[in-house]
Amino acid sequence: MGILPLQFKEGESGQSLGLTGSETFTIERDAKLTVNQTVTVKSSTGKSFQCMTRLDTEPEIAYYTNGGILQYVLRKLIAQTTDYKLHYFPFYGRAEPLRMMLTHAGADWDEAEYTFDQWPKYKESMPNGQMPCL
Ligand SMILES: N[C@@H](CCC(=O)N[C@@H](CS)C(=O)NCC(=O)O)C(=O)O
Repeated sequence: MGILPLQFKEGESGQSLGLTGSETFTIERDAKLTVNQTVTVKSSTGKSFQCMTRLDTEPEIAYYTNGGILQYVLRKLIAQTTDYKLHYFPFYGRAEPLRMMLTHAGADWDEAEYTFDQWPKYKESMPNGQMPCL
């Protein structure tokens, strides 16, 4: 999940509720998120109050439940393609963030590894003559 934006009820504020900013909060909400839902917030100091979620549109709910817009877009892209082959050398290097993203997004992917000895033979066939290449 991403960050859930909340707005105090009309006429309420952190000051009127006696919040200092050093509390931790527990948010109680329905399992299904809807636009501008009312949630109950309980502070570690024993206060309880209601807020409205500022997920103002259905797409914002989708971004939130996917853990942010980046993950949402990545998952959409991945869903359109069934499998990926990541071409790279057998080490972390520039390919590691791609490995992480593909794995995090639940993509169906595997890897083609090239040793430095093999590389000259394949270089011409890679876009820009370099890797990583998806
Ligand atoms: N601008 C490229 C650079 C890619 C790059 O420098 N790749 C290196 C490996 S990390 C490479 O392919 N070296 C072999 C070569 O250039 O022939 C990127 O950021 O992805």
